[in-house]
Amino acid sequence: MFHENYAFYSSTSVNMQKHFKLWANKIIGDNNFDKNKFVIELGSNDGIFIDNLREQNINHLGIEPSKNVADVAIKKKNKVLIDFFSSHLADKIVREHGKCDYFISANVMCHIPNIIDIANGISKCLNDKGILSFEDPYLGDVLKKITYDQIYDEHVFLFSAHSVKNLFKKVDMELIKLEPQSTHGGSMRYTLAKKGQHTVDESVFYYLEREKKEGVNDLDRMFQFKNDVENSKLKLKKMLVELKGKNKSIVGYAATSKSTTILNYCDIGPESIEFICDTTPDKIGKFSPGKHIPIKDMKYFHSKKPNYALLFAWNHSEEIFKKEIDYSKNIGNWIMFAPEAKIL
Ligand code: JHZ
Ligand code: SAH
Repeated sequence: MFHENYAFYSSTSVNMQKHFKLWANKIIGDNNFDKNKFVIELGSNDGIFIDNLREQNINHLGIEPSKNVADVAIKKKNKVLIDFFSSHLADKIVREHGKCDYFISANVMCHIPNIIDIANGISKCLNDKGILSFEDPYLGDVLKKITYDQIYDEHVFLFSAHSVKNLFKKVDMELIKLEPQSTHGGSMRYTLAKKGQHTVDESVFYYLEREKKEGVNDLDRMFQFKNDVENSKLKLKKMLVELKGKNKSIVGYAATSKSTTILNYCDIGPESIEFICDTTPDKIGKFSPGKHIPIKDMKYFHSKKPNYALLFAWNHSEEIFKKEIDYSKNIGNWIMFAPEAKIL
């Protein structure tokens, strides 16, 4: 899955670039930053986060197994180790670079099946006062917003505060702060440290309690989610059938990983969605997994002037609506599918 032809380049989204800059500045600013401090980032992709450290001469190391995206980061003079992180690799990193002060990761932990080995590796890399801070799509948001498209092959886990707490307890680490994020449609930033080394922020108690109240860890809540997802699917299918019945042209906007779940689970193929447009050169000329809908570039989308665009990158709606103002005003309509199908 993660190799020299990995098709996701983090820096495609301008808003995500801003998000990572803010995060880096928060770490650097909050702590009167000593430039000799060492920051490791897991899954650094094309350098969207470590760019900010390199620009300020901060000692960093990205760990990124997908060579094509890692090469983009290396070309910008970021320090990157092209490999899969593991507890075994952690020994090598500590031998060669020493222990780190910060271990950062975004949208990566949820991709790694052998997660206890990863937690162990992180614990080995951190010095005694070291901080782990990572963010991933949050189960609480997925349940509430019925964004079931977060469940796809690359995403092995969908974390909650409870699951993260229990996981890291196994390596003697504890949650010290929880901060919800709007990225990827609702994420949580989990900050952890070795047990007893830092004060536990009250956000930890707040979100753990809220998860209990909202049933985030209850089986009954999962069955309700199942029903919500099934209803959401029926509404989307009905809408597409009605629009096709009126001879409307419908396309997909952004060939996201998430769209694979929508298309296959809802059984939507080229008979409804003529093509999907996307900005990633590596994806153009290929087909969507399973349903084989052609992927086209943005020029093609603008030349075809479709009546409806089903927004698969709904999490980037703000920046997409900004650049597609002409489409929205003069050409067509957007279809959103979560929590249920609706035409904007
Ligand atoms: P986006 C990927 O998921 C894969 P995806 C991965 N598994 C993950 O967890 C998250 O990212 C972090 C296109 N696009 O960010 C480019 C446009 O066409 O929602 C990409 O193909 N126009 C690691 O794929 C895709 O969307 C635009 O204006 O669900 C990225 O979609 C923008 C902003 C994106 O992630
Ligand atoms: N942090 C970036 C990239 C997320 S994409 C962002 O938020 O946009 C997920 C990345 O994790 C991919 O680049 C993939 O190659 C990397 N990855 C997958 N398994 C990994 C592992 N075991 N160790 C380190 N990186 C890994």
